[in-house]
Amino acid sequence: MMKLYSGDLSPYSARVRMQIYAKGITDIVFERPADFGTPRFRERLPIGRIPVLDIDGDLMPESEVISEYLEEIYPQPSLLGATPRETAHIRTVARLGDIYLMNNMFMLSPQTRAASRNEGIVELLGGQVVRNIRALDRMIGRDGFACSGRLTLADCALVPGLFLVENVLPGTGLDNPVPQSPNVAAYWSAIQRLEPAARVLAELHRGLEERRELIRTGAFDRMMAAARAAMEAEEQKAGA
Ligand SMILES: N[C@@H](CCC(=O)N[C@@H](CS)C(=O)NCC(=O)O)C(=O)O
Repeated sequence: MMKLYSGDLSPYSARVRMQIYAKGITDIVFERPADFGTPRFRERLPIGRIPVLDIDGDLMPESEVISEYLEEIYPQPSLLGATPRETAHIRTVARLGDIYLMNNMFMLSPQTRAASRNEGIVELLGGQVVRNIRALDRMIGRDGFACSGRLTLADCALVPGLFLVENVLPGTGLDNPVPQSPNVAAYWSAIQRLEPAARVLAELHRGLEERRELIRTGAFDRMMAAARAAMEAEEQKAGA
């Protein structure tokens, strides 16, 4: 049986989970790897990130690669287009969710808890998020779906991206730009009513609450410091 190494708050994992829910796939189990964040995890997976699809020990990283692989091995129902051009558009909008929203938000998120916020980082990455929400406003479907009038891989990438914009961006001192973009705002309120989206959003919210509690008690900083120390020790050993 295949396993998806995943975590509630991981937006990239959420993107793949939403695809799995939308396709009705029931033979992939979700697991948070016990060694995530440790040198052992990086030994097995040099990129060191989740999600990872474990196919009987054959490890496949990168959410977009996993999503495309799942489309190939579970072609129905298709979350791609009916024509090559439609598929290309779906992939373009999915990239907005991944590279232009999630990636900037992921790099920005430590600024929400920094003892002293780096305004240069917030301006650079937050500025990109605001600019790309405006771009998305011109490209997004007007019928409650990102593309093609039905659920596609573009929705799977946008839902976790917009979750971060709404729930994490304000913690950096910037306003959520979605209400200023009427087409994105209408899409965002419609898509959340769809079961696969509602399900990953509930998981993302649960993950965010857990993370906030760990931050509040100081446990998160202790975990991060321990992970950093273990990684540095490993690097020194490798360099010795
Ligand atoms: N490009 C990767 C990004 C994955 C990613 O950044 N995952 C985060 C969790 S959402 C992670 O594992 N971070 C651990 C780290 O940065 O060390 C993908 O699409 O899968």
